[in-house]
Amino acid sequence: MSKVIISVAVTGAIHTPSMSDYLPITPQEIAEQSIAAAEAGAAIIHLHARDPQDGRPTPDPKVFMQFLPVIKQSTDAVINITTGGGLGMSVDERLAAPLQAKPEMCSLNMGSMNFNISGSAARIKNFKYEWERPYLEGTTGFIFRNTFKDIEQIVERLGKGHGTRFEFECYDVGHLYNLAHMLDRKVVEPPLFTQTIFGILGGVGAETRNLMFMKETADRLFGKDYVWSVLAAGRNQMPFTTMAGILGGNVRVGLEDSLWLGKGVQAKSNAEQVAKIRRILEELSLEIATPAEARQILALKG
Ligand code: KMH
Ligand code: ZN
Repeated sequence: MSKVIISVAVTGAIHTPSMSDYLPITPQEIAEQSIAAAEAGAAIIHLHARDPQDGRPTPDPKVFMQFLPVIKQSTDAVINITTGGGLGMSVDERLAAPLQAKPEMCSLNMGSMNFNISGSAARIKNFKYEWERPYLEGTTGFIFRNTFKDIEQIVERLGKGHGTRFEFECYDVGHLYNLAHMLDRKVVEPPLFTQTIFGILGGVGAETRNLMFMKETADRLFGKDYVWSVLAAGRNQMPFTTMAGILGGNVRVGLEDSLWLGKGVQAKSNAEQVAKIRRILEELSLEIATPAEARQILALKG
């Protein structure tokens, strides 16, 4: 069995400061938590940036550049920058930091959708900043825009321009067909690092039968041309990533996807979640991929 690649998504753009005191906000916090997560076993670090003053997600390349070099200096982990950005950002804004940093990997979201978190964090009543309000109400008018043209443009500008490869974010079964369409048209090239995502409000629910159906569909559509990974939001993070490991897949954890370590226990850091899934996988006799092994499996530029 191939070694398991652990990705860590360090802060994201959906959780907000009032939901957890441990969510990294400043460039220093993002760098420190990223480095610790890599030391705990993460081969890939998926990154967003936040305004250091109030934690609001920002696409500003200047903020990214305050933590990217620090992480690069201290770890060998693969840097993966979001192209999803955050609520309400335009595609051009979402591309600004990746175009400047030219990372080995970026996320690429495979369809337009409604997007929100559905777990307990979304029900917090007391929040520090007014900007957090729409994140805490499940009925925003926000559309996470990822048209076919947007997807092609992102591949064209980053993939073809800079040799960046992608973490293809698939929140529902239709997104796998969108990816197959891009493969048919040779917009994207194998191996496809396919992140199947469960439990985001707007995407497929976190049910075991959905995990199996997404995997079976990806197996049918991509055969040996893909590398399967799983993330699940909130309390489903550890059970779903464990199932992925057992089924031969790769895993993503991190505070972007869940603020929890276990029932009623908030994760105090990204590294805690990485250490936990690593412990579970190693107990199951699975081996963890190093960054160098992840680069080889995913055909990254290095
Ligand atoms: N927030 C995750 C469910 C992105 O940054 O492009 C998916 C994600 C999207 O990481
Ligand atoms: Zn992200």
